[in-house]
Amino acid sequence: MNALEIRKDFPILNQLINGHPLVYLDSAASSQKPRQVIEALRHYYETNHSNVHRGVHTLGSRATEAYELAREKVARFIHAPSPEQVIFTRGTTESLNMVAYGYARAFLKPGDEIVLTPAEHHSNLVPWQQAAKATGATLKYIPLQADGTIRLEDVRATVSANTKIVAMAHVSNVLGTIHPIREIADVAHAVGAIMVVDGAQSVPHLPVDVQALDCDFLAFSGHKMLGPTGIGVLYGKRKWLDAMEPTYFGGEMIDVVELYDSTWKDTPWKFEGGTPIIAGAIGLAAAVDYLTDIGMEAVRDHDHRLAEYAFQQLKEIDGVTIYGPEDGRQRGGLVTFNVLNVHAHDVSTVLDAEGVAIRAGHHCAQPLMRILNVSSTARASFYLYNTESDIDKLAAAVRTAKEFFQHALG
Ligand code: C6P
Repeated sequence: MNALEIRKDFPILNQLINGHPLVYLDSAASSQKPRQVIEALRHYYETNHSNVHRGVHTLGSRATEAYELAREKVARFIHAPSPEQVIFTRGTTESLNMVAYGYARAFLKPGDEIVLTPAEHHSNLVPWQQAAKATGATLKYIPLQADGTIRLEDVRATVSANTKIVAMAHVSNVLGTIHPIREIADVAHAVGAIMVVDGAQSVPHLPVDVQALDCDFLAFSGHKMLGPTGIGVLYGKRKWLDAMEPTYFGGEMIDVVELYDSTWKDTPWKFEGGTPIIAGAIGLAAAVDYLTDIGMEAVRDHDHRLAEYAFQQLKEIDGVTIYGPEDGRQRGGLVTFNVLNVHAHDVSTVLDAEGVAIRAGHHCAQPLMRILNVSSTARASFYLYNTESDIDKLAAAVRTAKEFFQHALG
């Protein structure tokens, strides 16, 4: 994988920010888009746009074909047994809410348990809190180790005969921790619970095979994997999708509508009420093609290498604390850190003045911030267009920030 060649496909990277070449290290928040994705959207709107599954005219057929082909490509990408198990949504947040509504609220009862980790993104936490309140189920948390990893023995000790759902990020958006989903799914299944995986940070960066993971649901977002914003995916095992009620009711998802009752289309179309996100799905398919051409093993190895390099570079700076696992094999393509006595927003502001874009804040994981005993952290996240030179610039800018504030504080 040649990151320097790949960069040429990303026009946005070729610009100066505050007089410096842009160093984009915020792909965990949202990735940039290659020409191929931008071109797929342009081509679709210029030649094939129409509504899908409705008109019998040529454009309607072309749009429908392209939309359903996108479903097939996404299914192949995550090794889903069939395209019908891929539902297009607006993103990870909507996908997880659909499971919390369609599965948890429908099937849980008082005394049932939902097992999570305290490191979850709010999108994989608040929907479960709401489902628990609505059904009388309770939430239980698997304890985190100091480095953000979890131990399988703690998973076994937390999951009980009352557990109905285990929900967890495959890769933490704050600590980068890669969780052993297959082993955890086995623990869940042994008590008859389902395994819900938040794949927002894994599907863009690792080879993900839903059959090998044996997860019951997988949620992810197109915009973090080179695709457009506004498109995401919910994968589910067929038996659950067929058993679930739709979340949205209206046009497109119905079979027969009478005055007092209606029936639904089959999975997945019953979950896609209203005009679907046609262009988004087509853009996501182009992103999947792009990633498939490069190969997800190569993407994973590249991101891993950069994260290791960043870890080493930042560790050498006095006063920098890095959070998350030391062992590079347990860490995805990001590094989260703080600089002693400097607020993460101030670090980020100085970095931006040097052209380096990182994210600072609570990263939508407030309970985890409390465990780390901080209000916010700085996070640099990497993708296939980043190079070692980007990380050298990150480390130099962090040194500048540190010196600037040391000087300012006297
Ligand atoms: N994390 C980050 O900077 P949406 O917003 O629906 O596309 O994705 C939500 C989401 C869910 N789970 C995880 C693990 C995530 O990382 C995210 C998005 C971004 O970390 C924006 S807060």
